[in-house]
Amino acid sequence: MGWTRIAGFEDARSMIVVFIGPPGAGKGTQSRRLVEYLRVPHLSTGDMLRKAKAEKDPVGALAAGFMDRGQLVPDAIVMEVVGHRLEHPECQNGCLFDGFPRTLGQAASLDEYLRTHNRRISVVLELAAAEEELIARMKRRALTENRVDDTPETIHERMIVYERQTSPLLKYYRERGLLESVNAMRSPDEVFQDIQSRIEARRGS
Ligand code: B4P
Repeated sequence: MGWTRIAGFEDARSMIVVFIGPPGAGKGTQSRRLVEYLRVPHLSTGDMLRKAKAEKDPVGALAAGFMDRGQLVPDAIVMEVVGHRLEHPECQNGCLFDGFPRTLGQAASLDEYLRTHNRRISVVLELAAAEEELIARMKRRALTENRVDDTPETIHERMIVYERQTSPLLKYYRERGLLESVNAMRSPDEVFQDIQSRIEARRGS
């Protein structure tokens, strides 16, 4: 498979964007807006894994226990799910990764995949928020969305998992000049405006 690309030309549709943030930071909320704006496919590993689980397919059955306990699904399973989706023609001109990569292993696998397809990440957006705010948001979400991983114990576990396994990615991408840290403790509209201006600045540079 090859990405269709004209050398030196990177328009909105060819952007590859990564969203990183602790649980409840608003990755899903902001991703849904940004894919409309950029007109690229939305690759949420959380959504893909929840779908696989609901459809009771073998990958979903393997992932379910980890998700319900608030732990990360093993890299091999996640890469299998993401790999399938990346091979799809709709992803050939860019995409938005929501909640992926979440470990240094996943980041290395993604880099390798993009390198062999002559592509690179355009920008990594960190959504940063204080823990009390995140817990309050997920408790509110528990009332409306009925997610099994939004119980107080699981929320606590997911926060620990983020600190240990995902936050090292911030340094990894900062060192590569790709990281933009966005204050997510504002209204969804304000957060999105900030994201848009950072995307435009990157595109213009
Ligand atoms: P995800 O689906 O990625 O879930 P999340 O981190 O909890 O949520 P997100 O940050 O998207 O929050 P949202 O916008 O909904 O992951 C779920 C699980 O799947 C993981 O725990 C793991 O087990 C597994 N998984 C997924 N990807 C994986 C990977 N790569 N590797 C291994 N395992 C993986 O926002 C939360 C709430 O806040 C919403 O109710 C929203 O309305 C509200 N909100 C959002 N922005 C707001 C704002 N600005 N102000 C006020 N409220 C706001």
